[in-house]
Amino acid sequence: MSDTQQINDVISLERVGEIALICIDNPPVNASAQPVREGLIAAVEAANADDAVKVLAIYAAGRTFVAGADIREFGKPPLTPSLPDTINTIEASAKPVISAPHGTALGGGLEICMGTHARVGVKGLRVGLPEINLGLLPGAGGTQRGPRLMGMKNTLDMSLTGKMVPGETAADWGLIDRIDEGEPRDVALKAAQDVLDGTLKTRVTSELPVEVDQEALDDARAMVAKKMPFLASAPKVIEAVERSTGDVKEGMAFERECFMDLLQNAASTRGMIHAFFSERAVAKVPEAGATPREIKKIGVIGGGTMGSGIATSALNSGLDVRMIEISDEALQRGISTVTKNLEGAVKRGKSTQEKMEAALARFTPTTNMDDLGDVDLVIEAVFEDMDVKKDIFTNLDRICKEGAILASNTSYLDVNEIASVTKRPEDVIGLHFFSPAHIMRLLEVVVANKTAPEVVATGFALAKKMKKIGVRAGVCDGFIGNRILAYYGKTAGYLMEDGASPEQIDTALENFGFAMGPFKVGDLAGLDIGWANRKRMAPNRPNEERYVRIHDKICEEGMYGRKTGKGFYIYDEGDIRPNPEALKIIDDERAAKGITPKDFSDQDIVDRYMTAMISEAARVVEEGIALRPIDVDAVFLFGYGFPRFRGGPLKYADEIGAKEIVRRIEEYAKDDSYYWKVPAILARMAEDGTTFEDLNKEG
Ligand code: T1G
Repeated sequence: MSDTQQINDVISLERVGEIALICIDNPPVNASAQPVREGLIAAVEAANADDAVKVLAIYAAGRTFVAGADIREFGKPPLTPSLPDTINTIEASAKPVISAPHGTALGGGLEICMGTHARVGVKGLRVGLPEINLGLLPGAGGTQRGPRLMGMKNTLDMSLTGKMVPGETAADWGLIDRIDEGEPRDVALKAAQDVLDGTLKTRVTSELPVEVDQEALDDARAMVAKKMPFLASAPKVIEAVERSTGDVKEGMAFERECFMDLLQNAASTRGMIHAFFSERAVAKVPEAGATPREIKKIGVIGGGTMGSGIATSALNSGLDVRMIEISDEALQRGISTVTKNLEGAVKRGKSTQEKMEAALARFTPTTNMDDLGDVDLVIEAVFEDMDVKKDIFTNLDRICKEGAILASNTSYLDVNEIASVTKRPEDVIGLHFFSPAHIMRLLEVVVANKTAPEVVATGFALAKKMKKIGVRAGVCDGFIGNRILAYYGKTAGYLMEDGASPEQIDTALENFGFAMGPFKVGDLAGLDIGWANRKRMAPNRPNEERYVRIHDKICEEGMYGRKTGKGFYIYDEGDIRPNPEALKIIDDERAAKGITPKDFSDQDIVDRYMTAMISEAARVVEEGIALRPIDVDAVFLFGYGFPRFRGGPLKYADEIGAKEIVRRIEEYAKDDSYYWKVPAILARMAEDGTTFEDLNKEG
């Protein structure tokens, strides 16, 4: 016999004999929002007050148990009851309380489970403490109860990597008691029955002892110092876990104090939370309501680095791929690159031999473009030359079936012009991948004037299928990322010519958080690529624009970077050091222009570099090339190695404020009024106090 009481909209209490089943139903991921917390307390109190009830069991409806605190509550005044108080109420229950987590029990969700007296996972369960990915630490007892259930080392690993582990692994550690098959409600009922039968032992987590694991603590501190120097939360995780050997109430209080301080005061936390939401916000585009076309079979034209990377990514996502090259020799190179990419993933443990073989079985390399007659979508990834692309799209228009989507992977050329040679401009779109295309998550979905809404929606559906982050971009030279890069990249050249060395500039920006400074990036990509681009742009370069010839002079000496063993740096069997020949070219160029080298501080370098990036990013938003500031942030976070803890260039701009950015531009403009101009949007924001976050909310 059972009867169900609706405690509130998201919590129900069902009595089945001597068992009280508490169900959480707060879609989409059962985030522990305020109603969940309040309802859980009410349900636990009601079950304790009911003499007929001997044991309580908490489970969730929908696709997952609680996936964490409700991140949407962050940055707002805290709502009571807090999650720690909710969990402490559960743990203090006079009657045993078990939990039956399923799906992804993460963060606060896993902490709820830790506060129950036993945990039976549903098969397929994954658990984690991903708060570090939000610039936080577990803030509802995870650093105190975790060591009591799974030891300090596992708690530290889980909290510092933010990675999920299978329920079975958690069971091996003692965090989960066992894994059962079945629906969450049935697993919860069975587990509760086992408590009554005495076959499932319960215990109060906070009363369990903690063993000090000094080696784990020391290893964690060394790893954090080396790999996570920018995250304020990482040392706090370690300190909180270290304190778990003391009085549990003091440990909980310390953890909560750190959590609230990070949430309210740490820029790195604000940046990480923004980055989390940016990944999801960019999917909200005007065309989201259109129905995507079904994509099962695609063509990729070009087996070079990009074409092979795109083909690899498409194969990994389960698609059939026809790769076209102009000759058997070129095709063989493409096949070899795709095969190496797939083998690399197996070696790195990111894939399996079976998956690789299945992917290769769906791979059809050919030199005959007529083989594209039945594909659903084609991605052209050939040389960045408009005439070559027009020729290809003219042929595709003739060969491809009606309704097939014709996409270009161009990184800056005009997609409207490409579409103009076809009879189906509504089916033409830009799909700009980032190298290496089978690894980088960003995909700029470039919408031309006549691109149909369902073609845009298909571009986003393809991005999701390929596990990429699609960002909508309008048509201009370089779309979002490369246009902004082309602008702020000049600042690095100006700083170098004016007195800073490439190494100082790289180091200053790496200390800011970039994985690699611009001169190292240039050497890595190949200085000849930028050289070719500058030659292409030379006829249109305005005379007023200050032009730095240093990069060209280095290329003229055949020094293209890593691929030639030297560029700005010398690459000598793992040893990387500044290239004296490059430094001499810099000195000669300064002398030729009569420049007396200035002393720049690292902060000057960061300020100029970031102010340039922000100002061009603001113009990209103002012109509608990007839908919102957060779209620009996503482009730089997922395509350009922008430090995640800073949230993206325009999130970082909000940390500085529009007034200060305008002041800097006006100061810099005294030396170069052509390059340094205040974008109208920034002037307005400086005037009226709005932020880019305000514009995100409007967008
Ligand atoms: N809070 C609020 N909304 C969330 C959310 C959360 N924690 N997690 C996901 N969503 C929304 C998301 O924005 C999207 O909404 C929808 O759910 C589907 O998400 C005290 C403080 C669970 C693995 O960090 O990793 O607990 O855009 O598209 O790909 O110690 O969501 O559709 O409107 O990502 O299937 C810790 C974050 C929080 C987990 C599912 N937990 N979420 O992935 O779906 S901090 C996390 C995820 C914490 C405590 C601390 C993933 C997922 P919309 P989705 P998915």
